[in-house]
Amino acid sequence: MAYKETRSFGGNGGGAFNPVVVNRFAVNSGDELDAVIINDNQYGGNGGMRHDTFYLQSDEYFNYMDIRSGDRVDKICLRTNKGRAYGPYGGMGGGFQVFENIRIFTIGGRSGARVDRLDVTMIRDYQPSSIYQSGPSDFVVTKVFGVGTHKFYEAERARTAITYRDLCSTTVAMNVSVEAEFFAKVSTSLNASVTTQSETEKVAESEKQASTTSTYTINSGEVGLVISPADVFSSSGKAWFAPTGPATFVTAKCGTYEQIKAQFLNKRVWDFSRSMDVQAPVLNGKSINELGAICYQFPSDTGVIIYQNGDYQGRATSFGPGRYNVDSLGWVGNDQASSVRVPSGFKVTLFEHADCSGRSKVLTSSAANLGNDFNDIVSSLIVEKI
Ligand SMILES: [Ca+2]
Ligand SMILES: [Ca+2]
Repeated sequence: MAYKETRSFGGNGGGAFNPVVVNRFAVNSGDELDAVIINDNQYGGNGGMRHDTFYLQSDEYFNYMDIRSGDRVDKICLRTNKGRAYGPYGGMGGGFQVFENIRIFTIGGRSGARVDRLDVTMIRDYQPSSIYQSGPSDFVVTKVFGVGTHKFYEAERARTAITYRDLCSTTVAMNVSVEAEFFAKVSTSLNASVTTQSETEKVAESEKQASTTSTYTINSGEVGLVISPADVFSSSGKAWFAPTGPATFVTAKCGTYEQIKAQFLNKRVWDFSRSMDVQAPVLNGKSINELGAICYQFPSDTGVIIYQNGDYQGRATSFGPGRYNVDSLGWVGNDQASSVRVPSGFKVTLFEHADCSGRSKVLTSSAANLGNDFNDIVSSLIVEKI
């Protein structure tokens, strides 16, 4: 079973520096370690020889360390899960210790003119998560809003930080291996050293302060969802999520599965909030239980989908073959359509006026933008199979 421990190497001289998640690492060394340079901050003096900076990739971590230390740190050698090595650098003084099958979580310590001590927090017997799904079709819902007006943070960094904050407590409680992986992702993605839930909250709070806001109104019969593209990982048979882009706020209609499906066409939606089906009871029983998580697999559609906004955004309604007058446009509504998804084998004729009259436009493939001539005028339509 993996466990987390902090081991200290060296003595009590010098002043303390705080433990951080390591993204970049370098040392100055001679017979001892003169300095460590962690994420470009130097701790120690200017003696010895400066070795090249080691840049960890986003999915790379130190999984091996050997170290010599006495009153100070004499020597260090690190290796990563990608088989790359840094060092050995330093001399042959002090006692020797070696650590394998670890994941280094943070490094802090004490320093003056030299490196007096390194405090290394590591996951022993580390068990890496496996990637369950990585791609454009997986999304995680972190929050569900009911009727009312809600605040939305516009800055991408704020939205990403908020998503990490919302995922944090549940995710890091899973096990110490996931905890280390999660905080490494938070740190990389927000370019800050974040190693605890309260630090995650602090970063989210300061990003919120720095962001402009707008408001979204959820009307009766609708539900608001905060949704992020995400990688899905599994650890000991349980799912966890890491956002791969900023969250967006989407509105879905609670009452009909067809309209929720139109909103999430061809996506797999993991309901971390665990309340989508409370707000939209039509989803009851439609989730699949994979990895102990609630997951909705929304199929590719077998009809034409009309969207309120360009680029297949906003309210959506799906239409099978048939003739639809102005009172059948559903959630999108009259004079609103701005983009249309047309699956192969379908044809749609859009009309300017009710009763399939006025100017018309025929589409046999999707249009991300209906263009100046047809934006926000559609009042009726005919869907046919071809
Ligand atoms: Ca529109
Ligand atoms: Ca019209």
